Amino acid sequence: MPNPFSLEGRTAVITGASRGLGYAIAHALGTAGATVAINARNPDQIEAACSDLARDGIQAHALPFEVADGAAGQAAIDRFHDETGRLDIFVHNAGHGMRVPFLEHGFEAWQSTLDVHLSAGFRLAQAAAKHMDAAGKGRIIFTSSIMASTGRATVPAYAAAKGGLNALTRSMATELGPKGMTVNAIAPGYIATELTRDLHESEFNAFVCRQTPVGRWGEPNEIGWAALYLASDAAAYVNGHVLTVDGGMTISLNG
Ligand code: GCO
Repeated sequence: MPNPFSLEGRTAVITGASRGLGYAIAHALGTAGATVAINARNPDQIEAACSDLARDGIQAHALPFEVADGAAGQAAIDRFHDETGRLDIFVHNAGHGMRVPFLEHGFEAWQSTLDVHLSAGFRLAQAAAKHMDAAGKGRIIFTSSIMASTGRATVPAYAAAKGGLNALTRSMATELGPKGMTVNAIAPGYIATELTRDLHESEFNAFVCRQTPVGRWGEPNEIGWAALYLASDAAAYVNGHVLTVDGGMTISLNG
């Protein structure tokens, strides 16, 4: 029986992949054999990521564009598909954190957060899905968050955007399932990355370790491996699911 977790011969586009969760997702998919396209805004950061991936034997292409620029993103996805002849996996991971109390939260900040996390996800996944529709198969994965299903102060736009991604996941899974595609999301808990460094180095660290049954922060690779599962043949019957990877934090009151 072939290895159901192998991605040999397949291609993947990952947005926001020059560092953090996106890089870990790209590394996991590449380690399983996929050729990965690394999207980010900064070409230098992309090149560095591609070099690191190549050092680990992973075929990586640079795919620089601003995810909020839908036309540029669609053109980049089309170009990658045409260059490689296929597009098997699309992961929308790009996003930024912004912690501002609701009563002080500017509308521009609200809009840009939804543009990057949610609207870009819609537009880029649609561009990818058109190629997958022609092939009769594909995997679409969104990086969501536990913030979509738990209330926390100062992240109203981020939480709303991630909640929208979860709803979009279910809607797309319903329409695209009959076309040979699955659509799922990953909801990370507190993972040690640059985006959460300030929390990790504050008193918040003790809260996370206390509130999380496994007693620690997650590692980016633990999100990468969850994405590998959802992208693989092993998850062919998982569709419309939000896979929470949080060490048990959101199911526990033990804090
Ligand atoms: C925060 C954090 C969270 C985490 C992550 C959890 O301010 O609570 O930035 O948003 O980064 O999204 O899934």
